[in-house]
Amino acid sequence: MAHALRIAARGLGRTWPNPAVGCVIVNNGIIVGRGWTQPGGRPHAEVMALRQAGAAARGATAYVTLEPCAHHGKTGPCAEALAAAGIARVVSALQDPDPRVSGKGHAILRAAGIAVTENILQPEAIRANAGFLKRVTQDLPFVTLKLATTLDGRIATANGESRWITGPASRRMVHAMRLNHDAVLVGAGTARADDPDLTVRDIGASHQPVRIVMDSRLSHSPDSRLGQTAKAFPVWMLHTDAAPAAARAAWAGQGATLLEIPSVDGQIDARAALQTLAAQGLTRIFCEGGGSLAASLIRAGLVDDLALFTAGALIGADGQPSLAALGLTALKDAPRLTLRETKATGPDAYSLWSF
Ligand code: AOF
Ligand code: ZN
Repeated sequence: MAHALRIAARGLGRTWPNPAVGCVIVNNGIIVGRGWTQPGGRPHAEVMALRQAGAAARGATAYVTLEPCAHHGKTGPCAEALAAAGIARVVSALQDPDPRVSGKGHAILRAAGIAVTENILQPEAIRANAGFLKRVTQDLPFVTLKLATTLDGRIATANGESRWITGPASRRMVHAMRLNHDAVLVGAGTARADDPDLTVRDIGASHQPVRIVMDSRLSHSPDSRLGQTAKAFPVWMLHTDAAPAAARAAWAGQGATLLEIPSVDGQIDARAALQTLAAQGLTRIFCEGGGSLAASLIRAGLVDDLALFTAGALIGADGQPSLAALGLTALKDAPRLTLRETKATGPDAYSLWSF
């Protein structure tokens, strides 16, 4: 199952709206088939593993990181395919909350005389499927917030100089993290200040995440890098009814997808925005700031993980903080995060925290 979880991760960022599932088929102690969910969400992991196993699937054990599906999509249910191939035992990590499956997959297997063991490495599977689970059960995507700061939490000097706070090793890791998320999200301020293109470069990427800007008035220039590359790789612009018709037309002309979101106090309603993204099928969002968008997502309780890159530098109180105001008055109200992982990335420190 640990191996199935590992190969499942290969699909992360490119199987949405589906989960990234892994399947390992073992016959007499030998791995005869391995599969993971393919780009776009089909074929499913079990189908890929069964294809590889062929006749060796008969009498074998299949390890799957999510309950095999029970519904008819473009092909028949994976639970039926496993039974038809003569699989003797299925070990599954997690029941699928998708109402089309939810317990029915395991039931099909048992009815076919297959021995089923459930909930093996379940906590790891919950983590691996976190984006899909959150979309299906809460109609929201899993959100990772990335911050790259100095030791004292600054992201720029007083005059806004901010390039290269962290080093190349951290930047490469950020690019790898973009790839295992479905989409990269920034606010309009960051888009204007940095003119980023938000693509994944220099690490042999075979796909690109959706690039999303939260820009209530569509103030970011359609001639920006994002605008100029929108026909090559997807760009989604989230805006409110305050966006002028000319800006809408210009962005649409560049090939961007426009999504109008309800506003609160003239700003995009962050929760409504993320609900819209989940409704479009996105399961994992990588938010790269800026500080106002990050703070608004935290205030609304919408961030799941914080990926922090810390450079061994100091800027001080005249520098720009990584987060806008959280509106806290008492320390007891400060969000408390749990440390999951720490490591060195070149001269910088990387740490991953969960809300
Ligand atoms: C599996 N193995 O690799 C995946 C599964 O839209 P469809 O027809 O492809 O079905 C998507 C649903 O199938 C998805 O919501 C989830 O319940 C299940 N995904 N199931 O057995 C897989 N990706
Ligand atoms: Zn399936």
